[in-house]
Amino acid sequence: MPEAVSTTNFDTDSFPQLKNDLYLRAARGEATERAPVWCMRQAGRYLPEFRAIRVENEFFNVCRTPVQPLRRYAGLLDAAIIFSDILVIPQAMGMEVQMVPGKGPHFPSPLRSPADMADFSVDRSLDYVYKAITNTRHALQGQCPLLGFVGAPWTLMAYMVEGGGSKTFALAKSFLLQHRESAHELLGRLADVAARFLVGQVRAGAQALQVFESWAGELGPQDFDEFSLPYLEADCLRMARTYAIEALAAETLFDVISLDWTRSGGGRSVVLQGNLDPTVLFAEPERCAASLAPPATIANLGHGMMPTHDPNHLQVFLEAVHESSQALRN
Ligand code: 1CP
Repeated sequence: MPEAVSTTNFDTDSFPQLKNDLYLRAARGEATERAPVWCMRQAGRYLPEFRAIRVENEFFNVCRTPVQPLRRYAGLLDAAIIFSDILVIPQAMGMEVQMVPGKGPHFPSPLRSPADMADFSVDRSLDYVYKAITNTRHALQGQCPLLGFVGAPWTLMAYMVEGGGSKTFALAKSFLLQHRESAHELLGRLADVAARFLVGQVRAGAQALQVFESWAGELGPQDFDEFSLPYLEADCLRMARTYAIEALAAETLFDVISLDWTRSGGGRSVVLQGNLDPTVLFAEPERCAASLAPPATIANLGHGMMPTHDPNHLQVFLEAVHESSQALRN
């Protein structure tokens, strides 16, 4: 079986020196002079420059030739995330994935029964993601760290079974209940590919990693403990063992937890990221700035930027985080 992790040699020896390590310090739990800020889907559809590229290019081709939102918000973003999608893994395992404009991901042949798992393997290389990471890390010139990411096994499985987004996750949850053993086999295989993919991203130059378990909240506590948590831990542990990333090997497996706005992160010993309702960006700029306090340690939205967001409001949000952290210091 071809490896998901490449041994190809990219130019990973001579990366520019990092000039802004605020995000990395905050993620490690160190005190920082202000809250670092970045935004999920900061490269997405709310940006006219992104939409212009999308008109001419298929989504996964854009992933093969990444663009940068950092130019527009120069000096305001403390982290860059690689332009890709969590669904590159099912794609690499041989499933067809289309990004339908205005609709989102679509799998023409979803995985509806254990029999559909038969022809699964990693048959397509993820080298293009590694190349994109190496090139982007060079192009960033050390402005801020570059984050790699991966979809967590349960979230990936949910898309593969549902065939796209869902409101109820009835098909994916039925699969868990009706084909419990096969579900565990599938989740295990996804965890395996995801862990190797994370290792490859670090080798290629990713300076921190985010694991997106976007649909964790769809599982009750028992199902979460059975179908999500063990595979999150598996990814993390295998990653730490294979690559000896000190931070990930520490007793709390993840250094940072990213939450949406419906949960409270209070009382946790881990660093909190996000937690801000993205609809605040629809408010008038002054209101939007006022709804910021108190920001999580790492300021971010609790969900991705929306296509209808005004790029200027994001500018105000980013400036407000810089200013409010400044005010806290004075
Ligand atoms: O700036 C960035 O963040 C760009 C990179 C990025 C990331 C980190 C994209 C580009 N997607 C993601 C992660 C991602 N993709 C997640 C995890 C984060 C989250 O919970 O939001 C998820 C669940 C997806 C799946 C996905 N891909 C959706 C959601 C569908 C649903 O269930 O509602 C959508 C709409 C996409 C397509 C997509 N991915 C990224 C962009 C910019 C887009 C827009 C589509 C387009 O241009 O056609």
